[in-house]
Amino acid sequence: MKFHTRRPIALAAIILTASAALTACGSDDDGGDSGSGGDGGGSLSMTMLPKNLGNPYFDTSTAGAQAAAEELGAELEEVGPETASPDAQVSYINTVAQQGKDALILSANDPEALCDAIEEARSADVKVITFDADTNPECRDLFINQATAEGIAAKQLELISEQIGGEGEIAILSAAANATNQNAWIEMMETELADNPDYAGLELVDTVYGDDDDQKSFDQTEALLQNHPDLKGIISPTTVGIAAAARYLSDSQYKGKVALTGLGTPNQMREYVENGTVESFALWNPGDLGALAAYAAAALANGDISGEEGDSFEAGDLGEFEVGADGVVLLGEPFTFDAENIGDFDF
Ligand code: RAM
Repeated sequence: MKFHTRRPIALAAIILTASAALTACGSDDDGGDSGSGGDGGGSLSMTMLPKNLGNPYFDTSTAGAQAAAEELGAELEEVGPETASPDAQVSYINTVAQQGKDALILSANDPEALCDAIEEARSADVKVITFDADTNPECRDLFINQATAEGIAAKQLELISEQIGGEGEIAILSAAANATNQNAWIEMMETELADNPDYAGLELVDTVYGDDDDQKSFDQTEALLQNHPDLKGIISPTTVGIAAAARYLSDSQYKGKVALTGLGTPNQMREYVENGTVESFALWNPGDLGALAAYAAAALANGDISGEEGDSFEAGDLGEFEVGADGVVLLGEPFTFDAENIGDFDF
């Protein structure tokens, strides 16, 4: 398990994100601020487009990508919208196509809605790599998957079941309603709840959406608890949602009574694990995910791989990776954080 801590890089990411946010403000022009850009030789130029800016998860993935780009002698800038919506991502994709960047690395807010813009970019010779949240497979060159959907779903059910003793009402607080990653995990959890006798005592009573917005996720947590007085546990498969729900619970009468688990970053969740609001949660290392995406993007853009199943490439300290079916490259397994180990991580 490669859980490197990346403290100095995290600071670089904050600076990078802040300058990218400023760049994004005026945003419909076609940039021209991206250094050498183009593909007229020299170093590779890549753009990273997260679901939205201001999310520590994506700050960490961009920092990982940035470190990989530095190692490769490539240039990487981050751009992105304030809100996690597909419409807001389209203009950034158009800009990348106009700039003729070598690669675009994005976490997609919708599986289908970005495909026209991506197609334009690909026809302008931009390699398009999704990471974290995929588009439909035919729209992009590669998807860098953090962990299998089955593994992520199974882990979250295992944690909530353990925490509530296998019995009672549970609810899901998700990200945006059309996020491919969360929707795939939720679908798997629903199947598992229906089919796995281990979970016969769990009843999923509601799924709500906080849109990866802190306040909306906080408000949705409050509403869930009001609407379901017998609720025993919440699964939030989003780092924004779980942190907001933990903040709500930790100041409420439900602290220690309603369990909360899902996918969170150790730095955002530490306080709530230490004060007893949250027992355990899971994630992968977003820094490693960003780095792997940048190495894959460079391998494609350099022509080292074409993205066919069976192609393999080197990803620095992370080692060698192989392209699987449907152009998917898998980072690894989800990892569980709890009071015993959370002090070992800093991201
Ligand atoms: C949020 C985003 C991201 C997801 C993580 C777990 O930061 O929704 O896409 O992968 O949570």
